[in-house]
Amino acid sequence: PVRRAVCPGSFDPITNGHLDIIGRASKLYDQVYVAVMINKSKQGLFSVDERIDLIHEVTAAFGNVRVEAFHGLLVDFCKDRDIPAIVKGLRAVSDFDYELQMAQMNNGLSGVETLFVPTNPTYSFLSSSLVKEVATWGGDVSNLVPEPVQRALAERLAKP
Ligand code: COD
Repeated sequence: PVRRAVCPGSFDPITNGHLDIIGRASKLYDQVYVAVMINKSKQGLFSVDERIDLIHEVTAAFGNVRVEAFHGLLVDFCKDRDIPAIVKGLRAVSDFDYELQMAQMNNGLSGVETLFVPTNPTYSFLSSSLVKEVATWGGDVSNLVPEPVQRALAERLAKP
């Protein structure tokens, strides 16, 4: 049987922290889905299509990663594709309360399991929103995001 898992998120944009978790999941599962969850109430810096293109580009080398957008509940994404496991990175105890709540809700809704992978300590402070803030003010993000993302940020945030 094919073992499938999903790494869900907003990925606005994908960071080295996300990429680390996706890469580790790709070693543990036959097929890893990256689900870009659409949140209509949150206007992103990048469109969903732009985020997907960037994720494609930086995960291609793993060989078993599929990228899809989804509007709705994560458990429905899983049900439609016969995915029994969600893989999440845990950065710090501050992530834990909310992640535990979501894991329990998702399990209660459909029986899907959540597996937590401890973040590589190099990336434990890293989030898409901090990356955007640092890049906005011209800070160096070259160690925080893959190269194509660095270029996309520079283009998007370039002052006219
Ligand atoms: N190191 C390791 N992992 C990281 C890092 C890092 N530095 N940064 C992020 N991650 C991992 C975490 O596991 C995180 O959860 C995931 O990547 C995604 O991160 P973000 O910031 O892109 O995404 P979020 O936090 O906005 O994602 C929240 C979801 C979209 C997953 C969640 O809101 C969801 O499932 N929504 C769908 C609707 C739904 O089903 N709601 C009910 C939930 S119970």
